[in-house]
Amino acid sequence: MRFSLMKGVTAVIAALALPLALASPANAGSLDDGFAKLLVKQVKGTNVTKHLNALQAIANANGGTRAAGTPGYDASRDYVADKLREAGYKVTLDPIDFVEGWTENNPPTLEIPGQKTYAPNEDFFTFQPSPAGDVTAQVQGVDLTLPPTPTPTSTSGCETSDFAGFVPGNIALIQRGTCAFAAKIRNAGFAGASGIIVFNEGQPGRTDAFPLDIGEWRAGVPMVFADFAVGNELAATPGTTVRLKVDATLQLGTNHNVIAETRGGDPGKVVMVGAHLDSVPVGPGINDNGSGSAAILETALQMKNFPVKNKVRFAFWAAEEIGLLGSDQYVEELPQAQRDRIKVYLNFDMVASPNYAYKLYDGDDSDGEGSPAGPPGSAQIEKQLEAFFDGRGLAHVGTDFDGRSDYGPFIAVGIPSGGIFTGAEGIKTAEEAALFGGTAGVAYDVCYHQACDTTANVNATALDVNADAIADSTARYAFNLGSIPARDDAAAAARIAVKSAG
Ligand SMILES: [Ca+2]
Ligand SMILES: [Ca+2]
Ligand SMILES: [Ca+2]
Ligand SMILES: [Zn+2]
Repeated sequence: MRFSLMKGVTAVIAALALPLALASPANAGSLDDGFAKLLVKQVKGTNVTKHLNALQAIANANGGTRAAGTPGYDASRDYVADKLREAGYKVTLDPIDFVEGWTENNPPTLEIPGQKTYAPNEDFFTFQPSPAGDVTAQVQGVDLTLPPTPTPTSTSGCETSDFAGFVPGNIALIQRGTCAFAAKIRNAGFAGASGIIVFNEGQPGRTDAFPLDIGEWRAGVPMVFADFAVGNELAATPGTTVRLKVDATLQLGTNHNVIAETRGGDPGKVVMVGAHLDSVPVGPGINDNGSGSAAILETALQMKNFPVKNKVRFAFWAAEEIGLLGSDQYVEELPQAQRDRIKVYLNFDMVASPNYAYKLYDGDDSDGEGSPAGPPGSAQIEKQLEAFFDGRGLAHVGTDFDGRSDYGPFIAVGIPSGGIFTGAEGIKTAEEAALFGGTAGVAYDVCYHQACDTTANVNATALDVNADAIADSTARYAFNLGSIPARDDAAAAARIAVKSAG
C-alpha cells in the first residue's frame, strides 16, 4: 500500500513540473518537498469553504454562536471529530474546565486577627471567580516595588522566579503592575500560595480596590483585590498573619479539545498543528476562528494517507476566547517527556480576514516589537513560512508573539512555535495596503468578535493562500524536522548565552 502510494506521489510530483524558480534549491526533489507540493495541490479553498459553511450552519442552529459551554461548541467538536475519525485518525476528546457560573454568597473577610479588620467591598473585593476558602497564614510579599514608581512598572508575580523564595502555605501579597492579573494568580498557585491578595499599584488613579472578573480560578485558593493602602500596610510588616476568607460558589463546566493524531510517524517526533474551534458568545466566529479550524481540518483530511515520517497531531482548541483554556490545560497536563516530543507547534488563528495582511509570527523577533523571539526553532519556522510566500511572490510581514492565541502555553514551556495571522481589530496601514491590497485605515476584520463574523466575513483569496501555506508547512515538517535545533542543544545554547551576557 505504501509503495503504490509512493509511486502515485512520484507521478504527481513529476506531473507538476514546477519551474525551478519555485522549488526551494536545498530541498528540491526531496521527500518533504514532494509531499508538500502534493498536499498543497490537494488542499483546495472550495473544500475549506465547505467546512466554514458547516460551522455557520451549526451556529445558525444553535442561537448564532459556537462559544465555549454552548451546544454550538459541542456540535462543532462533533463535526470535526467525526470527519477526522472517518479519515482514520486517532481522535481524542480531551476534557478541559471552564467557569460556568460564579456567585458570591457573602462579603469576603480580610483581617489581622485581634488587631484589625479591613472593610469588605471597600478596602478590598473578591476577585471573580475566586474559589471559596478560609485561610489564616503569614503574608509574604512577592517582588514588590515600594514606594511605587511614577508610572506603572511593577512585575510583581509576573515571573515564576518572583516566587523563588516563597514559602508554600503562605498568603501571597502581589502588586498590580504590567502583566495580567491572571498570570500573577497562576504563578502564585504554582508556588503553593494558600491565599492571594493583589493590591493596586499605587500611582494616582491606581490606588482604589474594585470588583473585577479575571477569568482565572486555577490557583484553587481564595483571592481578593485590595487597595494600595492595604497592600502597603501589609508589606510594611513582613510575616504578619492574616485571615482571608471568600464565601462563593464556583461552578465549573467541561468542554473538549479535539486532538487527532496520525497513526503512523515517529511518536518521538511530533509535529503539532493547532487552531481554536470556539467562537465568542455574540457570533458564529467564522473568520475567528472557523477559518483556521477549517484549514487545518482540510489539511488533515487530505494528508490522511501520507506515509509521514514524524507523527502529526492536529489540535482543535476549546475555550480559547475565555483565556486560552484549552491549550493551556493541554500543555499543563502533558508530562515533560511528552512535551519534549513536540518538536514544533504551528498555530492558525484567523487566516481569512476580509481586509487581510499575511502576518507571520515573528519567531526571530526581527521586528523588535513586544515579546522576545520564540524558543529556538521558532525563527526557522518563520523562515519556512516566509519561503512559501516568497515562492508565490506574495508579500508578508511579521507579527509579535503577543500572547493572544494558543501558541502562548507552548512557547512558555520552550516549544518552538510559529504560524499565520491575517489581522483582527488592528488597523491596516498604508504600507500594508500597498503590499496586500485592501483598505488602509480600516480594521483587518471589521466584524472581529461580532455577530457579523459570518461566512460573508471571509476573504476567499486569503483563505485559499493560507490553506496552501498550512498544507505546505505541515507536510514539510511531517517529513523533515532537520531545520529545527535539538531541544537539549538549544537549551544549552540559551544557558550559555545568558551566562556570557551576565
Ligand atoms: Ca517580577
Ligand atoms: Ca521575523
Ligand atoms: Ca516580538
Ligand atoms: Zn477571537
